[in-house]
Amino acid sequence: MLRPQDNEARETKRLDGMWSFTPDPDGVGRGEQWWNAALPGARPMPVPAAYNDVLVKEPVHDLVGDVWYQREVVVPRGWDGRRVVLRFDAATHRATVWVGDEEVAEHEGGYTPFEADISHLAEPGTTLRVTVVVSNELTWESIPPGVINEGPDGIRRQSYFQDFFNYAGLIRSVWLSSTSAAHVEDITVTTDLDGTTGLVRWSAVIAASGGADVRITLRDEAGAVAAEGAGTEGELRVVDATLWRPGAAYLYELTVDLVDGDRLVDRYRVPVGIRTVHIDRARFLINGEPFYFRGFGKHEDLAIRGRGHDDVAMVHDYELMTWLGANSFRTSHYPYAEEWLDLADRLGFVVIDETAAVGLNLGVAGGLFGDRPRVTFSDETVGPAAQALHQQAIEELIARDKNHPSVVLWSIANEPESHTAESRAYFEPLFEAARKADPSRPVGFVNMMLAPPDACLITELADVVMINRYYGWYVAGGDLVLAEQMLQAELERWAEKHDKPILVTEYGADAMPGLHALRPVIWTEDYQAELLDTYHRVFDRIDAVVGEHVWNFADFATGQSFARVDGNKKGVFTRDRRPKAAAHHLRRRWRPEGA
Ligand code: GCB
Repeated sequence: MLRPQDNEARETKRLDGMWSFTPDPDGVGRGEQWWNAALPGARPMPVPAAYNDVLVKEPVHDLVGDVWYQREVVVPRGWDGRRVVLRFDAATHRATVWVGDEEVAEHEGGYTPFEADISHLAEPGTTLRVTVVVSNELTWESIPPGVINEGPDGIRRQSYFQDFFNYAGLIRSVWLSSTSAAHVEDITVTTDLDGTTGLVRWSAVIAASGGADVRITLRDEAGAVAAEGAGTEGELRVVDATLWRPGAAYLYELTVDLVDGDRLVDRYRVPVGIRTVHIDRARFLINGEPFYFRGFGKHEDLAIRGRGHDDVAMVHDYELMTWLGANSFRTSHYPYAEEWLDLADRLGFVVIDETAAVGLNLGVAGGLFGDRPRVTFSDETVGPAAQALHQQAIEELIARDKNHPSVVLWSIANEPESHTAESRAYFEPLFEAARKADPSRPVGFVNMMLAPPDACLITELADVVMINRYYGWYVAGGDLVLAEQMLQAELERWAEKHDKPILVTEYGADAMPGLHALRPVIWTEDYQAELLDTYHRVFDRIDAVVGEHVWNFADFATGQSFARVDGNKKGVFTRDRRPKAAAHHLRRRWRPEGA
């Protein structure tokens, strides 16, 4: 599935802006077929946005269940005889879509796109009513998982095992787009190097081609033709290619044309960064050179919009990361809006791309959140249905992001249980599925502290070791001397046990902005900065450590808990992006020349 694109052969119409919105806490809308008419009691709701923090009077913040969106769409008059597609960049976590009274799409998984061919309904010049019901429920059969309990008051309450608020709704753009009936349906581009010659392999899927031919043109940044080809698959050779490098991005542009004689039937353009990614024992190589990850685990999280995508905030986050000297980030804990990857490609940021499989670990829930420990992987908890959906989430992530040069590593889960035979059985087929979907990139998962090197049964399936560690916080809180020893001992053990690159994908401490102390006191800005310094000393002593991603870039919203003060405060920036002391510390380490 390709994203909508405006070019000489395609047109798009973005359906962002004001939609009608009706919460449906009692779940009556489906029975009453609300798609058949204007939504009852509707009020305005902007798209894209998570709806949770937008309204004030309505109890939507903690609603569990359905909300309804609706708007009218005029089909452009020029779209006669065209294939018309309705696409949602994301509906969190599942949605059903109607055009008029016809159901056209259904999708499960809150962070990957889906679309419907609505050509048969899209008479040019007419007005269509588009209705979407979005459910935010998390259960044992969803990714991420959750549990819904009905209290004695009859109110259903959602609990989950992830440390970020369950924002929901139409959090990304919605599109109407047109192509010809014969069209480019998919393109896969991979790149390699033969000396200084760049190899660009393409494979295109053409729908209803009607005998049209495929022509391929690769242009450099100046617009000059660098190579040409033909057919649905092949390899282009780019002599003396300019490589895509971290911090020095260079993007060629691959144009796939579907032509009938001289007539252009369809066209699709893909930015191409020529680069390689390899793992050589404990080194992570980009273009054959060792790469060291400096950056963050982030969240898509903003005041009022929640997880709703916002270009302004995104560009500002990239500015702040650049100011700090960061070169990479992880899309913790779900696939981000594709705009994030477009910009990473252009700016030369390196991305670890993660699925929404977070919270598959009831040991954490038991240990950290006061709940009773249970078995994570079983028919009653995370079972075959979740596993099938998890596989779908991996495949949809890779299908969406496979052509982004910035993406160098797939993270198929964050902190799942990984020390039991059941967890091993659950993950083996998922690693296989990821490798089958993309043989060109390494695959990993993020290990948590309950499964240290001698207990974890899954790391051996992965190409890299990714670990989140909180010595000096959840363990040895307030004692950075002990934290330093424990971290050093554990990292040494990982390095002995696996000859693989080690990425510390999370480390950090909560800090209340403005709180200071001379002694090492947790929750102060000083302690947060000192903890980072402590970790950095250890990282610099262990060769196998190839990356440091601080948790977190900015403070973010979570569910309510005695362990959280108006959300998670491990940001080196506040939620409104003001630097804490730690930001300046990081800048001195990551960008000594600019500090
Ligand atoms: C973790 C999780 C992350 C949490 C973080 C914390 O290990 O991966 O989602 O927010 O710890 O602050 O506890």
